[in-house]
Amino acid sequence: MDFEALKTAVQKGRRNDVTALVKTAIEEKVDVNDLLDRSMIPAMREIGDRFSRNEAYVPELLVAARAMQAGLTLLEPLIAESGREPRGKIAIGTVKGDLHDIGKNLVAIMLKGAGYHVIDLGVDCDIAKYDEAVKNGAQIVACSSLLTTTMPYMKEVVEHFRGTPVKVIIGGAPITQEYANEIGADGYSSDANGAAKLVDTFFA
Ligand code: B12
Repeated sequence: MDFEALKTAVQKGRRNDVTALVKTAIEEKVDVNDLLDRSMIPAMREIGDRFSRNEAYVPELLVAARAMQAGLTLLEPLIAESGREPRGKIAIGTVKGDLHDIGKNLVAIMLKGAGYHVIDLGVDCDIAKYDEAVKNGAQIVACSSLLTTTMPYMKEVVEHFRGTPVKVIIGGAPITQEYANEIGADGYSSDANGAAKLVDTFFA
């Protein structure tokens, strides 16, 4: 199995190549953990790091994410069979009143790429939706907001989970570390790769 070829195909967003390489790997009974840990997860980490350094841009991250997703979809049944334990369960959703989901989707894919079980709640999420996910085992609630008018809802979410073991992390274009501190959120990151690194700190 050529792990480098698969890694490059993910990074370049060559979805058909990723599909073909993963299918071959499955036929050759390559260990799913090797595929993820030696090739696909590092591929997403590296492109994420480049994105954080402004050396890669949203379209590149999106095509890489799509290629990664194509590979993960093929691997999903094997991951379940292999008994590979997800590193933790994260619920992610764009907050109530807000329909922007491109950034949220990128964060979700980076978290999946980093080995987490992600419950994607979609857009326009009220507290009841986050609550439901927590009842289903989510340890972290990740809120996204792109509108200054929907930012304050994050404060309500933070207050709702205060005093519980659930961590609430926030992000989105108008959000800053200062705002996260002000409303008492457990964490903030300005980009999708940073979001995965932030979540890692809770499971270290
Ligand atoms: C695309 C877009 C839309 C699309 C959304 C499509 C979709 N499926 O998402 C459409 C056309 C539907 C849309 C609609 C509207 N939009 Co709009 N939209 C944008 C635009 C151009 C890009 C947003 C985007 O996708 N950025 C790219 C992603 C990758 O970046 P990101 O979301 O910031 O995410 C990154 C980080 O923030 C972080 N992150 C994101 N979420 C999270 C979560 C966590 C937990 C963490 C840790 C990190 C994190 O990681 C991501 C990846 O690095 C912005 C302008 C801009 N430059 O931001 C306006 C913008 C956000 N929209 C705006 C407005 C006003 C609207 C509308 C109200 C317009 C209207 N009058 O109808 C509606 C609102 C609809 C609604 N109720 O939500 C304004 C908001 C202004 C404000 N002060 O609030 C903006 C800033 C444009 C502007 N300059 O006026 N919009």
